[in-house]
Amino acid sequence: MAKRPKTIITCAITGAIHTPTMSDALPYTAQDIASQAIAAAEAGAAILHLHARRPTDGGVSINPQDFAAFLPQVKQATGAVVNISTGGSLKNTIEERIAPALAFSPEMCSLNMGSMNFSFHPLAKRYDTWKFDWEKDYVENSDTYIFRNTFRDIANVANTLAPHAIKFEHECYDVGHLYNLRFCMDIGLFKAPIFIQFIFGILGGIGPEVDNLIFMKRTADRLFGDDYRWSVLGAGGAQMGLATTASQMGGNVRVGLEDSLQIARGQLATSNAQQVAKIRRIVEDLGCDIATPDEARDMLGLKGADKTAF
Ligand code: KMH
Ligand code: ZN
Repeated sequence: MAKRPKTIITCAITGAIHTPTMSDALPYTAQDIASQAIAAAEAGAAILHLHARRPTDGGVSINPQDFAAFLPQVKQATGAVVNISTGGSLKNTIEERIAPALAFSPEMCSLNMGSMNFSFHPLAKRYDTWKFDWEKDYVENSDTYIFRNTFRDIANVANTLAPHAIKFEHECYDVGHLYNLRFCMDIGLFKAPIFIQFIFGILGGIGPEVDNLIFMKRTADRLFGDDYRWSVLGAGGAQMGLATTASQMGGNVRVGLEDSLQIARGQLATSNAQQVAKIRRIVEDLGCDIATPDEARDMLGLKGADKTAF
């Protein structure tokens, strides 16, 4: 039997979907983001996908200063690849969203491959009381939000960040996003090997069924051949199941509290590291090895941690 490729575990530490009300484990101070990121790397995450939050009230922040409060500590304590989000919050422009990546020139950053509905308003019904003033409105009104990632926006990100040689985590929430990505490659915006994050289960994107994973993978094979590496993110309760399936198909996996607050059905995770440890155990029990950060750098063709600006 052919040797199986190693599995890269990405951990997404905190994000824009969930709020501090929803789980005490979700980090929002710089210190908590740093210590959870470090623990996730120690548990086996080769890549850390990082957002920042306002330390005062946990709101999503695209202020580079809020990233500066944890990036050096994470770099010093781990060899993990740092991947900075360009997703921002519901209200940011694309220029605001890329400011942190521009300021810190990480090895990787996210790049969302199409405009779409991106809603988590059904979550609002589950909570009566909220820790911070902004949370209820933010979650409830996410049904009015268009997550804007036009072709012009994508080209702006690619061209603005091109001098930094940052590898993109191309976030594809539906099959059309794969075709958007192919078009962008054809006009020379991205070089192989590209790294695609197949995303399932966001309200506005493709659903979290295994059939859809196979369809996305088959479509990507046709569009990109050997020019791509791939990973799977299942939102909410789909996280561990789809990650397990992806790893068995030869793909890489993304876990983390950004995408799911759970460790098992109906049970909140206590930390990002707990989710990393769980998927690591599953991947290893099923006969695969996980990739170290340097192996991930090799597999994805990254520039190296010494070429970042933090
Ligand atoms: N939490 C993911 C579903 C980004 O950071 O650019 C969306 C995300 C977007 O990761
Ligand atoms: Zn993110």
